[in-house]
Amino acid sequence: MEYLKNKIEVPLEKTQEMEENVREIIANVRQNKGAAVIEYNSKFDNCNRENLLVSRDEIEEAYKNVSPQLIEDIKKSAENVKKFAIEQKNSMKEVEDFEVVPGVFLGHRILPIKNVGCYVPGGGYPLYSTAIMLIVPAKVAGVNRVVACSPPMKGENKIHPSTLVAMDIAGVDEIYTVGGAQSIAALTYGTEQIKAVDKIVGPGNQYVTEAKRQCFGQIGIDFIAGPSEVLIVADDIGEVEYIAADILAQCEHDYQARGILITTSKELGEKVIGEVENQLKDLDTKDVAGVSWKNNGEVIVVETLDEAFEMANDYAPEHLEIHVKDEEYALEKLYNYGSLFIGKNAAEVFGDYISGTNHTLPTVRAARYTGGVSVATFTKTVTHQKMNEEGVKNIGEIAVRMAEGEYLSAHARSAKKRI
Ligand code: HSO
Ligand code: ZN
Repeated sequence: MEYLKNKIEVPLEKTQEMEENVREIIANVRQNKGAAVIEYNSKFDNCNRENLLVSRDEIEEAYKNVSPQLIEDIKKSAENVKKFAIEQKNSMKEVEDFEVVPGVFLGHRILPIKNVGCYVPGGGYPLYSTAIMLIVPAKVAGVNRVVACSPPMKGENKIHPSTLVAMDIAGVDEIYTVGGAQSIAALTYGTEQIKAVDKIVGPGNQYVTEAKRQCFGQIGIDFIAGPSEVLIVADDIGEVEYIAADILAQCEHDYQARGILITTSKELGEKVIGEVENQLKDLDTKDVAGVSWKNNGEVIVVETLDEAFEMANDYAPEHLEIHVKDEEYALEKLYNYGSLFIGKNAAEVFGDYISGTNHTLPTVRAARYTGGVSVATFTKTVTHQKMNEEGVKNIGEIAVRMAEGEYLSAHARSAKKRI
């Protein structure tokens, strides 16, 4: 194995202080409710709204500030995400009257969560596509009340118009102009204006993420989102220009974003490094993409594709692209990734916006234990059982003996009464 380009170890910022700040924000919102939220909104985002709920008039106004073409595109994106979410929902099977032993009948139902909060980031770029990715599957799952929160634009009292339009097209029920840890605290504990939810989903900055971590338990969350990553595995058929472009598409997200290439071809690796520098030259976002490429980018040459796949599984990247001859073999070997992009045409950006899979995905190795947001994120599988006298005959004595073994006499009695 040879590193053609190494990641530079940038020391992690001290997080203890951030953790404490977030704890204080949550405690303050929990105690002082709306007043605290409004105060933080003003302090952090320069926003002086008293009423955080976005009115229908404001949404209509937003439509006037978004081009008809973009409105059409957002609708197409929402349509594809919806179609796939419906297909996924239809693949989720309920179980009814499964007779585990004679007379004992088991089942499970898949029920939507009642109230969900969707956090749509807005600090750096107006990521309206994320509104589609969170709200559409929640609605397909059957969530009653889908609430969206997003920070106001700097120096203004409102959310970016494209984000409002995307939220509306996606089918949101309520929108609040609030971001940061204070929005997570408000969604968790409720305020006079914002009724608490049962689960919060969506990516955000480190304050939002830390707030979700601290509120978990009181509410459910999707996962802890870290910096975005793409890992590309290529053999010698890899297209240099495509690979370089896809790395930069990832790097421009933020300074911590990460693009990695693992290849069996040293020649390809060298060319990609050159091409990234080349494409950086006229990139509008080079100030961000250049830094994250420099600090976090990696190009690794390996002997065999098996080695590449093993490394990919170990990285468990958010996005995994494979540019290799034998795609079927790759599929057999790969098991840790948030979303997989197969072949040179399947660029990650298509998944980011329009193909229909979800772009809210596990990062920093969380793909070892979870997939991304999907219709399943907004449901829960709950079980039930029913039994007749024959059933009691078949399992009753066993329950009594097991209860006695645990010295739980009331359990044993409860079972005995049925026998
Ligand atoms: N690649 C991001 C999602 C995104 N890209 C939003 C553009 N807009 C994280 O999966
Ligand atoms: Zn992206």
